[in-house]
Amino acid sequence: MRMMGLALLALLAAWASADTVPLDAKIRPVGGSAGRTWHFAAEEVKLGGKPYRTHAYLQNADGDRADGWIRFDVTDWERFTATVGVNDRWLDTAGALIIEVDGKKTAEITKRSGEAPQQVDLPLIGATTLTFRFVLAILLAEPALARLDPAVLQITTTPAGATVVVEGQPAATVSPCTVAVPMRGRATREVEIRVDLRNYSTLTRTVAVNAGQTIPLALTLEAIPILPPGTRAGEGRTNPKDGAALVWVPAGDFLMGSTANDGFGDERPQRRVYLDGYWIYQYEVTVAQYRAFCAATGRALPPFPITRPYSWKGKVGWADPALQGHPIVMVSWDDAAAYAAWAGAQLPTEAQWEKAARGADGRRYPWGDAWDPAKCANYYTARAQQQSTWPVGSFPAGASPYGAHDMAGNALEWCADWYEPGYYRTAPARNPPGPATGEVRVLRGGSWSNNASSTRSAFRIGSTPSFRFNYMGFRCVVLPPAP
Ligand SMILES: [Ca+2]
Repeated sequence: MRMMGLALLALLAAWASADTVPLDAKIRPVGGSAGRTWHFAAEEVKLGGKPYRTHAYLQNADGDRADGWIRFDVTDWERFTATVGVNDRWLDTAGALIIEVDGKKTAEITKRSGEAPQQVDLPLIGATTLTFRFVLAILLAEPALARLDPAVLQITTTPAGATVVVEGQPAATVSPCTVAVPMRGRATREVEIRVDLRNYSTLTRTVAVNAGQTIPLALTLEAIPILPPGTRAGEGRTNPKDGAALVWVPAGDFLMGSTANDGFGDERPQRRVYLDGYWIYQYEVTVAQYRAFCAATGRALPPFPITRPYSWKGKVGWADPALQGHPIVMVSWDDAAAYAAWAGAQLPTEAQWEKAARGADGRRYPWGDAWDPAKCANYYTARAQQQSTWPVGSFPAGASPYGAHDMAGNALEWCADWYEPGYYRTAPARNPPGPATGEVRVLRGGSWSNNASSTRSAFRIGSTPSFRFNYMGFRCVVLPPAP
């Protein structure tokens, strides 16, 4: 018995730095036998001269020890230890305890009168449940769970004042800042960090962290060159960050939406909407541009299209030279927004997208009112020419009044706005910002897999922001300094 006690002390000493707590109410039970309750008493008893604390067992409605099972949520805990079979008051009682980790039996202890208690030591990293199955009410003494210590990030930003976002949650705007990162049941994992500051490129980092580790990070942001406003419609510039060609859409009114006899209900009524001037990408963001973004930020490339019609057929992946000038697809809204932030740009609002596509005069397509399958990458042209996406700019005759290409067809394009069917009835007439909240994001312009109606400049569709498919891409806008 003394030896057991020493072994237990040695075991506890080994984890002295871990956050160890008794298995009490802090650990959440998530299931158990009906009519049985988990009893945990911080009582002290002596056995063989050694004091034991924290007896634990199941009891029935009468308060007696009882058979049954109980399950705990042990996400983010490192290990479970206990001395099993210590029995101070029921020396004649035989019993058993089966312990399961994630439903799999990992220990079975049978206690008969007079036998020595047994030590249990179970690693729990990566596990989510711990289940005890009691037969004839065996006791647990000194049960304890060691928590997986969080990793600690010590982040310094240059310049100071940036917003540090850790795993999508704003964590701090002071520099230096300290952020504890829960380990989510793993000893090592990757954490995504984003740093945002106005007039600076968004910086993202993926950092591998270990439980209990302190990691200093010094992050320096890159200033975005401010583009001045353009002076005439369709004037060209280049975004210095990603080399993308830009065209100028001057301030002024345009006709947004569809008239009563055209399109779908969510496009009506047609209204006169004023927008400040902006630069818009002349083309959809290409595979080459998106790969450069991923290389610079550590962001994962989107999955390559699983079904490979036409353009992707026989290609080895996104690095295939033949695909570099095609629009990137298979990107989620979050991917598109992250690219835009990195590029010192943003996704277009629905209004910005629509004006860039159709100009001021309310035409149905970028080139005019009449459908012409030869002027865009669409279902009909795709079938005829065995293409899915085309290299961007393959249909110059279909360019918009501002010189933006592929606003009809090729890749369907994510916009900044939440999709709301009734928004055109209620939106402000000046710089409509999109609904404040929503569940799906707007996509515009149709794609290579769509027909005439879906490539109309007023056609609206929405999708879950996390969704990605082989016809979904995007382009960005760059705003000059506020007038
Ligand atoms: Ca397009």
